[in-house]
Amino acid sequence: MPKKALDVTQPPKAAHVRAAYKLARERFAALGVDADQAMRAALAIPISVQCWQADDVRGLEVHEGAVDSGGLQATGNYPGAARNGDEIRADFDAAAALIPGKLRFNIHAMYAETGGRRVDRDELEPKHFARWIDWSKARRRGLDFNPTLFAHPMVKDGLTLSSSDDAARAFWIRHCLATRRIANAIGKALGSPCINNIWIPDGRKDSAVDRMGPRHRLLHALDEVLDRKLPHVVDAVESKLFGIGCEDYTVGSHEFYLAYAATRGVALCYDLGHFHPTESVADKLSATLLFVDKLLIHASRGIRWDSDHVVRFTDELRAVCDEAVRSGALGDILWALDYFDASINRVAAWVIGARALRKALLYALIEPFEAIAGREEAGNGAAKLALVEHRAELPFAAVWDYACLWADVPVGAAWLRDVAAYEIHARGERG
Ligand code: RNT
Ligand code: ZN
Repeated sequence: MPKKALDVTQPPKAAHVRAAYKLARERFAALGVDADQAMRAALAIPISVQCWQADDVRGLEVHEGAVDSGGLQATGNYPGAARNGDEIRADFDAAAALIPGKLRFNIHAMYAETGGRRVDRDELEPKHFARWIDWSKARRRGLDFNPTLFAHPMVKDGLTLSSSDDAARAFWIRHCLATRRIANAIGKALGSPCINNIWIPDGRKDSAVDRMGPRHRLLHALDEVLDRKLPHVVDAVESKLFGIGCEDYTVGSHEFYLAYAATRGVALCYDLGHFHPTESVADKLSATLLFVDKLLIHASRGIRWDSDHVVRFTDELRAVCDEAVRSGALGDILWALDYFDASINRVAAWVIGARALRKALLYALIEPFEAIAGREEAGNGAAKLALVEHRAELPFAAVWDYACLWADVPVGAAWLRDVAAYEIHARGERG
């Protein structure tokens, strides 16, 4: 007899979720942690969600010819990728209903809506993003921005702001200046500062011999771009270890941007997929926050050569969130997601990653930190270790479930049903 298939998306009863939480809250209280407070704090942290998961980083531009992807390679051909701004927005509306807590949205300059007209990147204006602004305003969500320095014919020999081609470098400087003006208009319109993050793909595939020249040019180009502070913009710069096609040398390396951010007073972006696989980004938070004002975290998950897998509740992610909370640095850290997987349902990819980050933030906020740190301070290493281990046995799941209930989003895996229903609807429209 075939077994009846188990419906794993069946949500738990709300009364059970509440009862489990009541017991869990007592366990945490016994360790000096206020679960209610942790839950509220975790849900209040804005997470900026990347628009580019919706369409595999294709963008909405009108191109004249084929352009190189510029080191960002989305792989997979799962059906249903969004084909225009309206579809991206509809997809995110569907995803946002399944993610607990405060959200922002994060767009790139290549998502300009120009009414079918070709507007080059150095001529972009705030009006080309009016529809994004209106949508964000209606949903009371902040909107973040990025200049797009890839997938364009002015990327010369893999270089943009660091190019020795004066015309190309000037073009990208104009683009970056235009995008800062746009970010400022966004921040002003929405009454919430717009994070404008600069990432460039510049680098060389093999055995670069001139490593100083491009960095020198990048330094001066950035200084020109960031010369004037804008009141509604948080400027950030993002490093990378290597990219596809620039395995040997990345102009904007970690050391370059760490020093740049520290000396220029801009935010430093740590993309979790942009470091050596065994290098701990978590450990960098306290070290660098003593010298830079703000950090932007691009939550991502590297696997082998790829830095952009869907975020999960991994040791690495938890370690970063733990460090943010333990360092008392939540006020200095901005949280964003950065990945793109074209091989699975893209709405689900958003939901999985955003829920994972929110979960990791809650997990960090509900740590019995005082109790554990007290043992460390007293030199009792064994007790500290025992408590660190004990943390993993605490009924965290009951708190997370309750947080979802409280935030009015599906508990457990029940959100998969909503995504499946939306997929049928979207597929009807998109074919
Ligand atoms: C690329 C960087 C960058 C991009 C987005 C699209 O390696 O991580 O943040 O992913 O700007
Ligand atoms: Zn990134």
